[in-house]
Amino acid sequence: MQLPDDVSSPSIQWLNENFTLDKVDSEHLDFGSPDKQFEFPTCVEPLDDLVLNEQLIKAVQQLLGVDDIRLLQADLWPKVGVETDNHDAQANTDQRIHMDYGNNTVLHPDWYDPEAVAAIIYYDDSEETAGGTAYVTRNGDTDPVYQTPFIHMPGQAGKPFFNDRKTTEKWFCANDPAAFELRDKLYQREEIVKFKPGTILFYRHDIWHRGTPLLPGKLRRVHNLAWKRADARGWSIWNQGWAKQSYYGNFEAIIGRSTPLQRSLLDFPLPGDPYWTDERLDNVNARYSAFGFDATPYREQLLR
Ligand SMILES: O=C(O)CCC(=O)C(=O)O
Ligand SMILES: [Fe+2]
Repeated sequence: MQLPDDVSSPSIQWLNENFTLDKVDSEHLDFGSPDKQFEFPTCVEPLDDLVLNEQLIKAVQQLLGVDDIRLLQADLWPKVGVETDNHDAQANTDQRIHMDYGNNTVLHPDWYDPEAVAAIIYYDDSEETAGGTAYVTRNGDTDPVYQTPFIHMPGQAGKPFFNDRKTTEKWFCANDPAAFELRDKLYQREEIVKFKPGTILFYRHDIWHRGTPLLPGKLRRVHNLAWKRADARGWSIWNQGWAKQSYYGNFEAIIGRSTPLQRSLLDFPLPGDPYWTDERLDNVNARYSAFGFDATPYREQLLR
């Protein structure tokens, strides 16, 4: 989908002024922002406010069929096209086809009870950069490439972990021919996302997908986001804890300027939640009122 302009343009503008090819460390070729620089909370207002945007929250509530959701991941990172094919086992250039659940939950996803949603927001134009995410749609319950358990990928059920496609398929060819055949079908069926600045791909942690090579010298900036149902079990928060970024005012200002719904993404209980008592509200208010926090909506719905 295309995000509404008013949602994406402050971030696009900030990135085009502050995070361009000359600012990117060309040695940093892996997933994730260098030194966790763009993990939420980043202290860059347009980026942090996009992560907590209410229209985005509503889309995720709709996808998960519940109102109470939590943020699992928000990281903005650059990918730069390289001249030569880099096929180091852990190279991120031409990724192996995979699902994302393996390093996000300690359990195994259940197709008919999705508990989490992932998304990629693209800030560049695939006509200029190439490098669209490849994905394989699921054709109903009998689709042979979507039969559980989902363990036919590196790092699962004792298989070694590689990121690079060539290294991975060489290993499967030699060690697990049945999985090699299945994976070969996946590559044949993959479709590639086309993106403009502000395109968002919503996907599941049990969808086959992978990153594909960019044109040499081109920069693609993306935001990886993920959310879960508040009651979902087994999921890890990818970022370093939000509270851990406190003490310097930037995180506190996010709490201050956000709405109750936005705060709830960070496990800050909503107005009306049985968590709240007069005393708890007084104490939390004392902590955040200097940052613009308004306790009124919480106070009005105190359960007595
Ligand atoms: O870079 C992309 O387009 C996808 C990346 C991805 O799937 C991953 O790193 O898990
Ligand atoms: Fe992935």
